[in-house]
Parts: sequence; C-alpha cells; structure tokens
Amino acid sequence: MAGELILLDFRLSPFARRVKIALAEKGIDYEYKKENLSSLHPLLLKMNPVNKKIPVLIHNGKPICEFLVIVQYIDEVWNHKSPLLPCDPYKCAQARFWADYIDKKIFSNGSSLVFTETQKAAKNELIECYKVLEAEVGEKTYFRGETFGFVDIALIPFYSWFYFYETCGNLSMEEECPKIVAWGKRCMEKESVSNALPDQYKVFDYFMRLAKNLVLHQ
Ligand code: GS8
Repeated sequence: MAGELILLDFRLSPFARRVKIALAEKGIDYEYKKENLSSLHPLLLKMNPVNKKIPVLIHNGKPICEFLVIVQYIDEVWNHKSPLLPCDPYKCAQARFWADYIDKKIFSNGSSLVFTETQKAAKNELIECYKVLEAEVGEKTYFRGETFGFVDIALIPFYSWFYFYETCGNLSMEEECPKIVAWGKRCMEKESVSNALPDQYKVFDYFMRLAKNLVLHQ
C-alpha cells in the first residue's frame, strides 16, 4: 500500500520527470498536482518552505523535497521491485556522483544556451560533458549495465531537450554523441520514460518564450 501519495509537478521540470519515472518503475499509483513555477504558490510554500521548488513528493501528508532525496526515499520505501540505486555502497556513491555531475553540468549549461552572451561557452561545455557521459555509458545498454537505474533516471529527461540544443546551438547530437543518442532511444522504449517526458517541441517553445521574456525585461 502506497498510502496517500501526491507529487507536486511541473510538466517541463526535468527534476519532476525523474520522480515520475522512478514511481512508474516501481509501479506506484499517485495523484499529481501541477503547480505553476511560482515560488509563491501557497501549497509549494507550505510543502517546501526552504527551497520553494518542484518536485515535492507528499507521502501521507509529509513532504519530501529535492530529486535525489525523493528518489532515494522511493527506492527505500518501495523496495519490493526495480531497485534504482545499487546496494553496493561504492557503486551507489558512483551513481550519486554522476547524478550530481548531470545537475551541475548538463542542466546548467543546457539552460544557459538561451542566453546569447553565454551561448558559445555553454554549447562547448555542454558537448564536452555529454562526451564524458558518452564514454561512461560506452557499449552498455544503460549506465549500470543491463538494468535501467538511477543515472539513467537522472539524465533521460534531457533527451527531450536535444531538439532545443540542436536548434539553438546549431549542432547535431547524433554527430557529437551517437552513443548517448542510441542510449536515449533505448530508454524511450520504456513506457515509464516515454510517458513521463514532455514533447521536445514544447521544451523548445518554453525556452524560446523564456528568451523572449529575458530580452523584454532587459
Ligand atoms: C532543483 C529543483 C528545481 O530547480 C531538485 O529537486 O533536485 N535541486 C532541486 N525546480 C525548479 C523547476 S525545474 O527547473 C523550480 O521549482 N523552480 C521554481 C523557482 O525557482 O521559483
């Protein structure tokens, strides 16, 4: 029994996508509430008063915040199937290292592609980081081998950013990182992933609207 489970979600948030994928992998039913991104939203303020960010998982009225903490919680509470983090402490530390790398490098450089001043540097660093991840996945099916897991969950939301990278950064992900593209396609064959990811054109439109607003407010 999952008890009462609510996810405070925002369709385009890569962090919330990860939580949705983790819950789907575990086969857990939950309710979700789409919050707008305003850090002043009353429910968000109440449930995540410290960071005021999405996602928040509310389990029997108690909030759990931050993607890494949430996914670990899900893995510990619903440990009957699909382990997401490795049991071995060293392998677990490695998986958390890569998730942290993805947040620091892939999320930030990807988002910086919308700023014209930082676009070139962000593009170069982004490709460099994807090449590091490409070497890490190598010939494996998923990051930890034959089974889909935590690092896959951390990175796959950015697969729906590829169209935005390619259009905004004038690059080809297939040419730059063919193994990452092949890995992304493999992950998309999983229902837990394809049902959770937003349409790539919606991601692109979101960033274009963001860029327009930035110019208007300069
Ligand atoms: C990041 C969450 C985040 O940035 C995590 O969960 O791991 N470290 C956190 N959430 C964004 C939406 S995704 O871009 C958010 O809620 N932003 C609202 C705001 O900044 O006001």
